[in-house]
Amino acid sequence: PIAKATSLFSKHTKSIVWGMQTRAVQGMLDFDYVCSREQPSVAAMVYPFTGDHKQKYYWGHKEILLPVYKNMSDAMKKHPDVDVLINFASLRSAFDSTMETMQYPQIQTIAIIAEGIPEAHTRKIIKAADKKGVNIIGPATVGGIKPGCFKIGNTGGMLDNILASKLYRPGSVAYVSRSGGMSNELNNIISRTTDGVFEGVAIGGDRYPGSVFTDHVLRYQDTPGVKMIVVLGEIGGTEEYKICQGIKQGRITKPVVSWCIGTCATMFSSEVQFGHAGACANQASETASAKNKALKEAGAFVPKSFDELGEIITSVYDDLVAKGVIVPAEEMPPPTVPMDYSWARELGLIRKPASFMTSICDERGQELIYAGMPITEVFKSEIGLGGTLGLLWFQRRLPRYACQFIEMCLMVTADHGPAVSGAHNTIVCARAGKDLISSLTSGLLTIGDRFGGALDAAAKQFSNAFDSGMLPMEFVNKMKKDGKLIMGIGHRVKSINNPDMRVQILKDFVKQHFPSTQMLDYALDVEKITTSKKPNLILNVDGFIGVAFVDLLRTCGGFTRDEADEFVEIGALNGIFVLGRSMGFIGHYLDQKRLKQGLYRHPWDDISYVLPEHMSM
Ligand code: Q5B
Repeated sequence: PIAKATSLFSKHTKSIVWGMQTRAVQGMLDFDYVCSREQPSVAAMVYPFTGDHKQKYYWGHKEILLPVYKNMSDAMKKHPDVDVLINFASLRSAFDSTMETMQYPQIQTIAIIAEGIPEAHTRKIIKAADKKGVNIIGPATVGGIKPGCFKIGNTGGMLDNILASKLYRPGSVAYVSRSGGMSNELNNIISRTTDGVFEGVAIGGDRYPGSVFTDHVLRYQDTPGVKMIVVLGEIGGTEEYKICQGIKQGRITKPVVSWCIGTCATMFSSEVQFGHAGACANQASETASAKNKALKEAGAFVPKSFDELGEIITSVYDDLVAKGVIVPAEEMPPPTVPMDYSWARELGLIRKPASFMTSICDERGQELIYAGMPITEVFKSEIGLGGTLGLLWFQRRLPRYACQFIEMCLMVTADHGPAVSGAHNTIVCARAGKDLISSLTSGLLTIGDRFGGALDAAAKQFSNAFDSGMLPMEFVNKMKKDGKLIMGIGHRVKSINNPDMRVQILKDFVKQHFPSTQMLDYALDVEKITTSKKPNLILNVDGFIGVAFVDLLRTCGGFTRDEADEFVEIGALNGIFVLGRSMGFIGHYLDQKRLKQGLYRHPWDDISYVLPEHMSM
């Protein structure tokens, strides 16, 4: 077998990251930057599910692009200086991608992050790695860190933690642990009690980790910069005994501070399986207490409990400083890395005026909220479509009769046959082979002052006349004198002789439920005058909804007068027709498609061609 490298990472180490782990990669680059590395430690990413492309990252204050390759072979060929692969593949693809990585002799170290890889697969990986001389860190780990040099993926947490634990420059203490989470605790303890971490590896919690405690302890023993070693073992397995042997045989001469966690297992009456797959004592010698005892007997520095780990590290460290083995280096401040916007905002350090404002809907929390009302409450209180519209359009929990009225308006305006302008457009568009949205939009675009969109204008005209104290007759005459049509008056087919039942249904409801119908009564008086001139000059469906809505907004108790006027001013009422009639337009679109209607062409005999006479010079 090929010998494995003893120094895994340097200031020049370059890696490839397998998987689209953009946050982890940015974390590595930020670490590199605070370590004053000259170049990023990530050369490229491999992600088989997209084509080759580039991803943008920050390098300090600048933006840089890192290549992403679909194929590992391309990444390796383009980056021959890479010797580390960080494998973020899932537990399902980690085996194949790791085995593939080992085909490239340039790779000396592979960190496997995935948890739950079948043990049989890990054992095959270990066998292949031993044969090819590849160091494996993991699986089921966060990885490891070498301050000032290299950080595997998310190890060490966010930048503020890296800075707090002084991981941007090397210290004299190397550690190895099983747990990734506890490795961060070690970063913290070591940074507070000594001159800092030289290197730290979390081998992972599986029963068969790709590298074991002794692999790393022996590397640390042979690394001149490491002056003392910390081993955080745990219940399960017998690996710690090899360290005892190494100390006893004189292979390990640097001071080893060690503690095995899981001593509380003795408090349980039955066998305990802790969080890690390997954290279970199958025999007395695998218990944490037995291993702590053996380590102490072998000459390791073993505290009485985990709580005292910091103290014992301090005393060993102080002794090494006193003996001159460790000469703490002068502290140099690391370069500053700009804080991520989202993190700074979360910490409350910055503020920025928002580009958008909203006051009707908030989808960010656990539950969708319509104008202050959680969606479950919307259903529980059975406010229906009318109530939902009340929340989203008017930001009010409207009274029951108002919700019912809105729903009735939507129902009566839902459709008025294929002949009206909007439905006609929708049908022609559908028959031209267009899609639902194009056809619907084509119909909606006809809604305006003449067809279906006279609600707001009617509300304005009638209420202005009423509020200024004009008698109905004065209003009709003034409009005629000004040469203006009264919005909401007149219909192409409906008249006093052919009444519009939609209006009648709404009128019955409004008269029965509304607290006041002042505006409606005024409009009905106007209708009496206009219909006396021409029977089709009725208060039409647009006009009726327009004026009844003014009564509703002004008298339901939920709005100030200014608020009521504002809703009319900003066009809320035409929204009722738009929303209601969309139902019909969609129906017409589907109908045409279902009936397999072909392209429409208007017949010539229905067009009057009135071109100018040919003029000769
Ligand atoms: N005259 C609706 O006109 C229509 C007058 C008026 C005073 C008026 C017309 C109008 C205002 C807009 C409006 C909504 C174009 C209508 C709707 C939805 C629908 C549609 C459907 C559905 C009809 C004849 C004589 C003339 C005019 C006078 C007409 N309107 N005077 N105020 N408003 N209304 N739109 O029948 O003396 O003879 O010269 O624009 O409210 O769209 O089902 O079809 O659900 O889909 O063509 O219900 O009223 O009348 O233009 O030939 O005028 O009446 O000045 O007087 P017509 P015209 P004179 S609801």
